[in-house]
Amino acid sequence: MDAIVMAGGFGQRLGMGEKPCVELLGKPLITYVIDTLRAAKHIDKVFVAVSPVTPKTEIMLRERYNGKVGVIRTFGGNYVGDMVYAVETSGAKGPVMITMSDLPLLSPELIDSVIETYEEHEEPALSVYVPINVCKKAGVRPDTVFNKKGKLIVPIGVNILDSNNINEEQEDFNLILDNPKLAINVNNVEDLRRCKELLEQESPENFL
Ligand SMILES: Nc1nc2c(ncn2[C@@H]2O[C@H](COP(=O)(O)OP(=O)(O)O)[C@@H](O)[C@H]2O)c(=O)[nH]1
Ligand SMILES: [Mg+2]
Repeated sequence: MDAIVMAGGFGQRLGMGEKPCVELLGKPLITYVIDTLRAAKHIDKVFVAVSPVTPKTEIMLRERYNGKVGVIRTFGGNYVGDMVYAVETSGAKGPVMITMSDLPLLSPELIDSVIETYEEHEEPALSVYVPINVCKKAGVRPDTVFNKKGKLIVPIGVNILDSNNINEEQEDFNLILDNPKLAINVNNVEDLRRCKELLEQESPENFL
């Protein structure tokens, strides 16, 4: 399936200019999730949904990926509206993965296993969550919390939707994963520092 990375937000909480371009260990933040998606077996094309508030991101992507990543200009200011517009403009057929620019800790294996889980279920959509205690352990304050049959869960920003019915509400399978790396998206300076630390721990040889 194709994937769309949402990258047209203000990044106000981080306050370092265009969030997708903020440097993390020498690479623009958004390139982590793009490179992860491109390395996943089950992902075909990758698109990025930029907006009028992320013009530098568009330029950086065109230079860095040379047309290998599709850039879609959304209107900005309306996450859901922009997401629907991006899905329609991408030309994606059937299921499409929607994710965020601020998830540098995702891995290709995780993306592939999410898609395999989606394929094992009947629901037209899938959303990935972590239990709230995983956020607490990781020291992260969640934006949004859902109560699923008494269990508090936090959406991580990885979803699959059926592009054929993108304007309609879709029943989604809730995939709850107990993985602290999924709890962190880069919203503020503290999140950025945490990601840097975790990435350095993962492969210290890269940062000597
Ligand atoms: N195209 C588009 N992307 C958005 C919009 N709002 C948020 N995003 C992107 O969605 C991701 C998650 O949003 P959030 O963390 O709230 O971003 P922030 O507002 O930039 O801090 C980020 O990669 C944003 O760039 C929007 O209205 N349009
Ligand atoms: Mg975020």
